[in-house]
Amino acid sequence: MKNFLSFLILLLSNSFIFFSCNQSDEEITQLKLWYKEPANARIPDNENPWIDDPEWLKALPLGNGSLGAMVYGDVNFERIQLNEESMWSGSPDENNNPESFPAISKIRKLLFDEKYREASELTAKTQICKSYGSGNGNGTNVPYGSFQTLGNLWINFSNNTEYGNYYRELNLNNAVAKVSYTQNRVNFTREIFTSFPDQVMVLKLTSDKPKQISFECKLDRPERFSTKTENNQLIMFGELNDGKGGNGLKYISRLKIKNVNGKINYTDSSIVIENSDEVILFLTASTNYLLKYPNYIGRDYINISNTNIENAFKKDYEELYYNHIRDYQKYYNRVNFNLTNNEKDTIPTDLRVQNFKENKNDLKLVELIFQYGRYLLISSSRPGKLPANLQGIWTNKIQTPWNGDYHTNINVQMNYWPAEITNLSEMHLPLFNLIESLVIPGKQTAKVHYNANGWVIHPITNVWGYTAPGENSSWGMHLSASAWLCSHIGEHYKFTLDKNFLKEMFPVLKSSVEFYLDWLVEDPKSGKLVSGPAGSPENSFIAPDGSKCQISMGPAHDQQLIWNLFNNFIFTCKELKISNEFVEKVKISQERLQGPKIGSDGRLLEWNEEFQEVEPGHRHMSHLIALHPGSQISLSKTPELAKAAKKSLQYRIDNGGGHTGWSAAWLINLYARLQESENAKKSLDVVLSKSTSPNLFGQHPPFQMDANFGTTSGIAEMLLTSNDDEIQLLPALPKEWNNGKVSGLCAKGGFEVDMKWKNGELIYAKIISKNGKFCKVKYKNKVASFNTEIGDEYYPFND
Ligand code: FUC
Repeated sequence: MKNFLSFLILLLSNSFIFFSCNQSDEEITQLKLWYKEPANARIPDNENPWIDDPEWLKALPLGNGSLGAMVYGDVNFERIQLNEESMWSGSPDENNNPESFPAISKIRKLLFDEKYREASELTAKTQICKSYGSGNGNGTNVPYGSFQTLGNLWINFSNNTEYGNYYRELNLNNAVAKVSYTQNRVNFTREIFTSFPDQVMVLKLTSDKPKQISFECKLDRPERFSTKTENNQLIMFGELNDGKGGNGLKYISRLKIKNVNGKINYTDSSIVIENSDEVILFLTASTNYLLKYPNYIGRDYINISNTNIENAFKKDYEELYYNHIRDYQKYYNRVNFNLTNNEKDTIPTDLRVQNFKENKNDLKLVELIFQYGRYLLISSSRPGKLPANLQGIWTNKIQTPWNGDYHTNINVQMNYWPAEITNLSEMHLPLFNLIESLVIPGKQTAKVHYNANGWVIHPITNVWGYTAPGENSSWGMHLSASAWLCSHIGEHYKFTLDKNFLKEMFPVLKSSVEFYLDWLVEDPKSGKLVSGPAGSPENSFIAPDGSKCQISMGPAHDQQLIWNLFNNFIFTCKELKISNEFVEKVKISQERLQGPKIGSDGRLLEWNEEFQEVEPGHRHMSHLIALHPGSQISLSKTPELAKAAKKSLQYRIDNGGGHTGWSAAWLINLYARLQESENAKKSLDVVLSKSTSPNLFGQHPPFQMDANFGTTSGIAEMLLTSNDDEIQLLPALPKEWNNGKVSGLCAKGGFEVDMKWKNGELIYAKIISKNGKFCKVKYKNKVASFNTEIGDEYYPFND
């Protein structure tokens, strides 16, 4: 009775949540990934880090920001592949190279004398990290480390009889996965979710006849694990490799089971259930990792994992279920996007992906991929936790591709592009914790490598405070990574207008500015300030003597990011009412920066000289960063530069650009800013037809989650941009999306926007002002400008 009452109360309170949101349950597009086949759990994982297991790419991801699960839904032998966000091998290391600084002025002189080959050679020798760096992307056994799988929960039903009626789904509206099938005339179901409020994974197994559920379950991982049972918990524990020949991080995972009317037995390596009516599995995990320089160890992982599992075990299933849904929907329900008038989904998701390769026309898949990016961000990046890495929080390997780290020359930034515009601002916060943790080690790197003040990082970082350049200067001399990370401070503030956040991050921003003020030098030819020696992320040029080089002075990418940093700093000082000599110095330096240049064929230059690219279709659109995600170039304020950016973009694509998932996803965003709806749509088609797995995970290949996040951001940018001190409605609506509606998208200045369109024309726009700021909004050639009051709604183009 007590259980029933609490269930009723929760049901009612949950309905209240539904109806108190700004849209009713009926209006919310119900979206699911669903399948008629399981993923096969019996096929062993491929050990090659650069090749994904096809079955893993069919499994369905769940996550509460730190605990991750991939649900196979295999009938007789279920596999739940497990993750915990801090499962990192490696350990803190000294990587700064004292040989760097003495060579800097010599390299600069060589570059100013146009001796690019000699400069690149000297850079390759001196401007690299000490020791192994990332281990060439295979860092598991060196101090850099790798993000690793936590292991597997196996549920062996010891049954090989036929089954039918198979169905498997991941419901994006409540973040619950379900499996159902019929075997021996019994209908079985499984329901699984990972809860943020209760910090636990819960799996409920039911059947419609009594005493039908029997299985043995185990926990394992590919290496470094032991198991035991203690206090009715099956426990897996171990220590990871510190990369220096010893043990590093410690981890633990706990499993506990409730069963109704059956028998339960414990061995040292398994829990056995016999003839139960209903079974609920609870799983928790933790490590002793703490994001805190310099040791990064100190979380009380034993007690945390124990308290979480025992607390969850005491609660009714319904209570846990509704706690989870309430928490998840608080974020997810903020945005609704509908192109199909809630058309019923009759095509399994894997088939949709397959069909798209041929017909390139599936509006339901567009809705799905858009909301899936939001789902994945809510599931992999929660306040107080680590940010989403190259694979979010999901890997099935010990050596994850590129170590599953934080790449800072596009990838981790792209992960957060959808955060503000799709109304998930809180999910952005873990990135700022990571940024703050890099300031002290980054200051040491700035001192040792460049004798400069402030902090700097290069194209990669991990959970151990890695800030040195990479082990190879061709890609490792990316010094504007910290400027790029700091651009997120400006973005978060411009959407939220949260002054406390800005105050907290001000020292980080200022210290970054200090670095670049020291780093920039005067170009003797032009008198402008340029950054260097530096690369343009991973691209090479042909020097006048015919050699292939990467290193130059003042590549456009660096110049644009430093401009953006200075711009944000000046803006921040205005907001915080700070005026002093330092601010004036930054203003003067910003004016003296070498700005974007247009080449003889009308393209925006990637380097400060008009070099020929070695790879004209390179996947990095580094010199277009001023167009997106930056704001230095725009159609309305700098039309000539926007035209040049468009030409560069076309040239990249004509030569094969956009060939990785994230690269194609970036194209959607860039074309949205250029208001080129059909090209934006074509880029989205490339993502969906070439870089999307059956479980909708993005593909580099291998799997990389940035493509998912970049795609969600791109779709949002096609519907709304707010980059130019004005909101643009439907800037890049393709003709294929003729009718539709969206609600809850966010715009800079603290606005929330709802829109409806019919036959390609806007028919309804509502703007909610969250901060009472002045609002300027455009639709095609109509403009509306008005003052606003906090909390009020405005209907600019409704005649
Ligand atoms: C960047 C890209 C690669 C890859 C790696 C993880 O360096 O150039 O394509 O995505 O990150």
